Amino acid sequence: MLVTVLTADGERVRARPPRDRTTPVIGDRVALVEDGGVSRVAEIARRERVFVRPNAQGGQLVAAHVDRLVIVTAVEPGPRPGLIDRMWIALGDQPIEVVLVLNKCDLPGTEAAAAELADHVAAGAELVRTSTKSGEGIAALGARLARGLSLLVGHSGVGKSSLINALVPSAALATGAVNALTAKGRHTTTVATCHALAPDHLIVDTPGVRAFPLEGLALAEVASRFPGIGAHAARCHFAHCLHEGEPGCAVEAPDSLVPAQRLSRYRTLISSLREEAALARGPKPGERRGREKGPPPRRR
Ligand SMILES: Nc1nc2c(ncn2[C@@H]2O[C@H](COP(=O)(O)OP(=O)(O)OP(=O)(O)O)[C@@H](O)[C@H]2O)c(=O)[nH]1
Ligand SMILES: [Mg+2]
Ligand SMILES: [Zn+2]
Repeated sequence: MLVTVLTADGERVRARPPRDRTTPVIGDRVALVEDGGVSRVAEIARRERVFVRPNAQGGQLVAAHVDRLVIVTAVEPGPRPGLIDRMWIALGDQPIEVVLVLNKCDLPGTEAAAAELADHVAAGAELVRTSTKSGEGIAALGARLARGLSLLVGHSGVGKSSLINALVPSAALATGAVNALTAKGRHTTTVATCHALAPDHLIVDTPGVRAFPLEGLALAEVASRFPGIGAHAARCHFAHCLHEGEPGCAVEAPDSLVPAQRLSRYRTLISSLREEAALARGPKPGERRGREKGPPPRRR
């Protein structure tokens, strides 16, 4: 399988993957060599600022050298703040900025949807309101993404591919109607694609996510990375405080600056992660699963 390499002068070169069979990913910085008349990737620079989409196999590397995670939400299907938290946490402490987009602002319900995002704005994300139908905010978004590599992520059907088509007309990406019954997208995009406006102006489309597990991440890490909580946790008495009633917890203190709604989202996430981890571990020895579901055993 050949890969497309964008050279510093903006030329596109088709090249063979490296001999060691490492698969280059979007955003990789590579060195090319000529090998029997064809180009080949000789070397991939150390990957920094990566975005990994978690899965049961330990995660899929989506892109490297990511400057900006653009979390796209929409008025319909509406924002899910819990998903935003998970994606934000997945960035860890890498220097990747988070930009929130609220798309489909031509639809009724825009203010209610924007209110769902208010806490993430308070926690430091910039919000850009857009509509690919009316053109609102498209120029502002284009200006915001004018440098570096921007990775668009979000639920299926929020309009990631439509936004890229509006920003990069040559992209001509397929888009798909949202299911009228379930109000969910149809997972139209199936592979990540990179759209280059210049060598340092890359916009990446990705397939819509259904869920975003955070397997393998310690709860203490989740606590320290949670949007708008990590910074306040520095004042907790214990270094690995989970803000669950520990003595000297600054996040739960009466004078805490963490809004109640944010703390409640944090608690929901921690308990979901505990449940997900228990499910992944399977039943404990001696614990009979399957009995929980279905009718109780009949007495003879
Ligand atoms: N009303 C309205 N509809 C939009 C807007 N942007 C996109 N859509 C529609 O939303 C649907 C989904 O758009 P896509 O661009 O395919 O969404 P996506 O996020 O790429 O979806 P996946 O590839 O499945 O992850 C399409 O029917 C678009 O025409 C918008 O600003 N307003
Ligand atoms: Mg798409
Ligand atoms: Zn605490």
